[in-house]
Amino acid sequence: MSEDQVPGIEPYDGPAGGWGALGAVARALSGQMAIARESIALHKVNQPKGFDCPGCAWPDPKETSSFEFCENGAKAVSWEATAKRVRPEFFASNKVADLWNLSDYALEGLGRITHPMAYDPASDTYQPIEWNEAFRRIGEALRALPDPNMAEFYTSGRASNEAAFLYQLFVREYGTNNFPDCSNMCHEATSVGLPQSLGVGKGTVTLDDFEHCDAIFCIGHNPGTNHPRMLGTLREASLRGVPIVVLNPLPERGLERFTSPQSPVEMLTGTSVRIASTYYKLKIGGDVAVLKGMTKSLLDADARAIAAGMPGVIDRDFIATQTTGFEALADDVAQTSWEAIERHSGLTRAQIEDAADIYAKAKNVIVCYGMGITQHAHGTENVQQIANLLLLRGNIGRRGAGICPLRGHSNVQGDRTVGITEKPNDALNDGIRKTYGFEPPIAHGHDAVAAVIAIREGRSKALVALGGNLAVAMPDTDETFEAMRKLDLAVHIATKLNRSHLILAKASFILPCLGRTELDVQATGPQAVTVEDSMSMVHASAGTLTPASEHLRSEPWIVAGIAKATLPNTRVDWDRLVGDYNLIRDDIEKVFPIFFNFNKRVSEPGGFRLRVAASERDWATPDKRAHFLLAKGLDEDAPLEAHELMLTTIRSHDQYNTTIYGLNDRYRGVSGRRDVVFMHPNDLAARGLKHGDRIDVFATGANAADGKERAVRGFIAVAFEIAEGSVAMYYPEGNALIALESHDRRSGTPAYKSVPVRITSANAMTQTPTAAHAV
Ligand SMILES: Nc1nc2c(c(=O)[nH]1)N[C@H]1C(S)=C(S)[C@@H](COP(=O)(O)OP(=O)(O)OC[C@H]3O[C@@H](n4cnc5c(=O)[nH]c(N)nc54)[C@H](O)[C@@H]3O)O[C@H]1N2
Ligand SMILES: Nc1nc2c(c(=O)[nH]1)N[C@H]1C(S)=C(S)[C@@H](COP(=O)(O)OP(=O)(O)OC[C@H]3O[C@@H](n4cnc5c(=O)[nH]c(N)nc54)[C@H](O)[C@@H]3O)O[C@H]1N2
Ligand SMILES: [Mo]
Repeated sequence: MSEDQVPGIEPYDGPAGGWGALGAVARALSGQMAIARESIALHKVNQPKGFDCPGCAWPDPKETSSFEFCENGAKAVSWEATAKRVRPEFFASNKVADLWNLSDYALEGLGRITHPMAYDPASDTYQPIEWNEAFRRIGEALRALPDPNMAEFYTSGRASNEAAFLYQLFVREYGTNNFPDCSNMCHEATSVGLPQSLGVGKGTVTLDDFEHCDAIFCIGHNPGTNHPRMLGTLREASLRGVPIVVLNPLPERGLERFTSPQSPVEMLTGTSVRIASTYYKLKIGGDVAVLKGMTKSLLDADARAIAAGMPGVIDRDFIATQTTGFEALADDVAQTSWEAIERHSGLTRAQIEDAADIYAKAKNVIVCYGMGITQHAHGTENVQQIANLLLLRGNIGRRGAGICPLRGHSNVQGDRTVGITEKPNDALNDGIRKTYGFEPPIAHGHDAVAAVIAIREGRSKALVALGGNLAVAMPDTDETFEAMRKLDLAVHIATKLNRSHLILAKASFILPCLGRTELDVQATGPQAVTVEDSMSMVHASAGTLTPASEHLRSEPWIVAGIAKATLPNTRVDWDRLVGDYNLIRDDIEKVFPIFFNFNKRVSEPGGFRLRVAASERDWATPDKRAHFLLAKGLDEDAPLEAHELMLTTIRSHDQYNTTIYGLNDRYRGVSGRRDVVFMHPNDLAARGLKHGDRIDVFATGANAADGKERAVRGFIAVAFEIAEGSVAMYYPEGNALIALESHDRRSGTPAYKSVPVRITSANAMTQTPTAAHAV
């Protein structure tokens, strides 16, 4: 079968961006928006007096005067500002059992939820409920639990600092640290790994550093889709002649070449700018091998230089005065063979030495990374090996250099800063005690994996979710859904209907909230919220659109309503705080002194940067030094069997996490479908398969250790220039293959990106896809 005979699969030859992106925006808008709302909305994105884009967490340039075009930002805005509504009449005429049969795409596509809703078991429908009555019932159910640690309070990273701060305050006064959050599935490996290495769990660079760097490494992230505004930054660097080295098992178009829609010349002449100067398609999970190989190569080169009487390659002075652990690292790489490095990385020694050479020749280096690094069974170690590489040449805490984790949700980093953490430290607990006079719970609570396991085992009976789609985002789809059906109480604060809302507890509520694009008016007038981006910049965001329904309330207002109904003797004056968000910010400043002068500083154009100690070479570790930290030996894990492949789960160009905007993945040449598995032609041939064949995918190894069969059936094999031995499919379709127990022991991050599988021709009985809720 030739390639173009597989419906919906046709290689895409264009660059990222360009006219294709403009066309996609036009389609996204025409599909969703009423014209009046549209014309107001897009011009207000990331403007000094507008709202923060609910898309990604990439920062805005200082002078946000011109609208920075971003295809996926436009999709995020139009998806929220849609003219479509899902009203009580619709819920009344559709049983939950019937809604369950709609795809995730169709469910969210119904539009914005307009009324607070409560599930009615007699009719199997959601029915409208008054806000106060909903709060009364939720408060009663939470108070009825014998132990506050039997409730889980999830946060998805869209919540503003103000909403998240009130939420953690309520939950701590209620008495638990059970704070599963989307960060647990995302950059937890960063939050756990970097404090040990550098004393701070955040990136150390700012946008300015990209203007002064001499090399950029992009490891395991896909900015063309997930952080599109970053392409503008990479383009500028490329035009300056900065080498950009990519480590990624897939050829991602956004990392190859980009036509800036902001550049009339590129648009009109059909030219594009190359992004990667070298693109290494390593094996899935091969990052530690590459990083160890680069370290080995640097240390060898250093020894040779010193022997020849030349200056060394590594920064000895920095290492001696500011770090510990170098000797152990040097021993570790000396004992790691090039044979093992090549076998695990899928790259040759010469390629890795070239990468090390680019690193060594650049005075200032930035390493960027995303989920390709964190979502592995050894995600924390992966992150720490990146820190090691940078420390070797003092590439932290100096202009033009540093580490740049690409955060996920637009405020996931801010939520953590204002207290969404299952492991509060003394400073947080003291701040709460001092400010509010109650004793916060000290014992650590549940992260996302621990929360779902506790629910599965019946130890937790209530779930409150501030946004998100927890059941679909988590691994082990069937088990996770089954677990959630055992709950006594499920409360979802949400903008749009999703599958998690349809997994019913004894009492289930959907509480519709304002989105970030919408006007939020409280007792003292219109309010602004604040968010923190990937580079620790905090700025204000004020919605401008008329709310999608008069019954919507803001997240802070809803959290306060639940708090008042749950805590009759509360020490917090909830009404006062919700009436004026400036007062919430005053309280944030009291609990977290890093926010000093919060209201004043956030009113400056562009906001302010929270201090990141490591950016100033102030190492906030116990011994006040940066640490070289070791990863396990490359051969410590059992190797894959010959018949196994390593699967990674990724985002398509038309999705925002579990939100499916459309069924296309333009840059990867897929249209109208999501039931695909990208495979190397040799891996197809080795299994007697052809491009376009129907296949079944079975989990093996850690995801089959409990004896359960986890499988995704009837998908299409797509021949793709992915690294040999590596295969990829979309998330959430792939989540059915992953056991909850398969996660990084140190950070709890699920191993979404290293799933050993066996792939066979589809059983004739299963020609139609299963486990594909998304489409
Ligand atoms: N439009 C849009 N924007 C988003 C999101 C979205 O879904 N849609 N999601 C937001 C969120 S919450 C997040 S966390 C970020 C996610 O942003 P990314 O981290 O870019 O997301 P992924 O699609 O998971 O892709 C990770 C990349 O890692 C590569 N990869 C997979 N396995 C490996 C590996 O073992 N090693 C290496 N080196 N690379 C690997 C994949 O090929 C892919 O290019 O984006 C945020 N922004
Ligand atoms: N296999 C696999 N699984 C993964 C990943 C992967 O790469 N592979 N990535 C993981 C990652 S990085 C993440 S972050 C998680 C994402 O997990 P979540 O954050 O839980 O999921 P989302 O899909 O972002 O949530 C979408 C829902 O959020 C609600 N929503 C949207 N805007 C708002 C708002 O302004 N306020 C409120 N209250 N609700 C709103 C809508 O109802 C929408 O249906 O998934 C994880 N799961
Ligand atoms: Mo994320």
